[in-house]
Amino acid sequence: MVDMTGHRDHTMLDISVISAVQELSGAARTRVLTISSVGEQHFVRSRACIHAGGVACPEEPQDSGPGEPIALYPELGACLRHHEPRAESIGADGLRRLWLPIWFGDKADTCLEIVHAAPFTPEALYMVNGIVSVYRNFQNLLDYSERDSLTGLLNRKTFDDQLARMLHASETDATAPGLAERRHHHGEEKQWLAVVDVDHFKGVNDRFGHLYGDEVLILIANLLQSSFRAQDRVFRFGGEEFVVLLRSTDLDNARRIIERFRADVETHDFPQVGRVTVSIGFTSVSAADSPVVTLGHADQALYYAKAHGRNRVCHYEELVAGGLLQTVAVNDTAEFF
Ligand code: GH3
Ligand code: MG
Ligand code: MG
Repeated sequence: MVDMTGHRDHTMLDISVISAVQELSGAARTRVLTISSVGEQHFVRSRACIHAGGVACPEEPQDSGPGEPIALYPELGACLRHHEPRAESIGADGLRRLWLPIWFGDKADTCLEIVHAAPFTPEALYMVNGIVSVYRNFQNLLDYSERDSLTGLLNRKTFDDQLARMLHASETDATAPGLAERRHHHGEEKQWLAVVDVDHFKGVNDRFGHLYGDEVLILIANLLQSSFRAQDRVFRFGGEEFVVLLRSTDLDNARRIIERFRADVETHDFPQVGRVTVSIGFTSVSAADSPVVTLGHADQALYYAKAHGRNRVCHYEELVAGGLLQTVAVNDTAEFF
């Protein structure tokens, strides 16, 4: 228990929970699954795993898809549909699978999976249920400290850490099979950072009041979450400014995804307020640059977009190559003046 609750990090929490469950239940394998939905479809992806006698490890996605369709696990699918506390099945290998969704209200985006040879004793089930309750409460606390209360997006505090993780994961991607083939067909895959700022947002507050302003921010946050992929990360950096980290894609694709989001905002009918637009600056992310430098580049492209008509997407490297922006010598502590 002390180990589980001593962490300020979701991955470490996952690892200590499955280690505890594995140890206490003597399972063949324990995993933490992420349950995601794309439209009406649910998908399952393993994010941490431990085998009997092994060490718990985080699992990085091998592809950019949402994971396995839940139809492969009909008992789990039924359990989620009916909001049940657990589901069990016996696989073709004769092993039992116990699924324990972590419910927050009527939503579960995490599930424990315990693979076991023998049926669970009531004592083992009681203990595992206790761990699940502590896990749920602790996950809730971690979420609360990492998320913006208005929009539910990640807050700025988590940015450096998420950026470092994405760069680390991209190194894993670079050795994944099939990459050379993908490179042959497309441009080089990189990580991207985009800064999104609502245009003339002060005017929205002035004309309609703060409550409508807040509503616009919530709707834009929702559009951001539906426009970007599960492996991308969306932050509210404060006020009416958002930041997106896009994982492993080439320039054309990054531009297309960002441009599609801009167009989605432009065509969205905001209740009462009507039309709202956003300006966006984006840049490639390199492990050689500090987060501050990368953010500075995206900001420069954003200011360019603001100064050239707003409601547009500008790419830092392209502006620099075209002589439209100067590179500014920066260091980590001082930005531009
Ligand atoms: P620009 O196109 O140049 O970005 O113009 P702007 O009006 O969007 O930019 P400016 O920075 O002048 O104004 C941002 C406004 O955002 C000012 C502030 O009142 C408003 N704002 C910041 N945070 C919140 C919030 O949480 N809720 C609401 N309703 N308004 C906010
Ligand atoms: Mg603005
Ligand atoms: Mg702003």
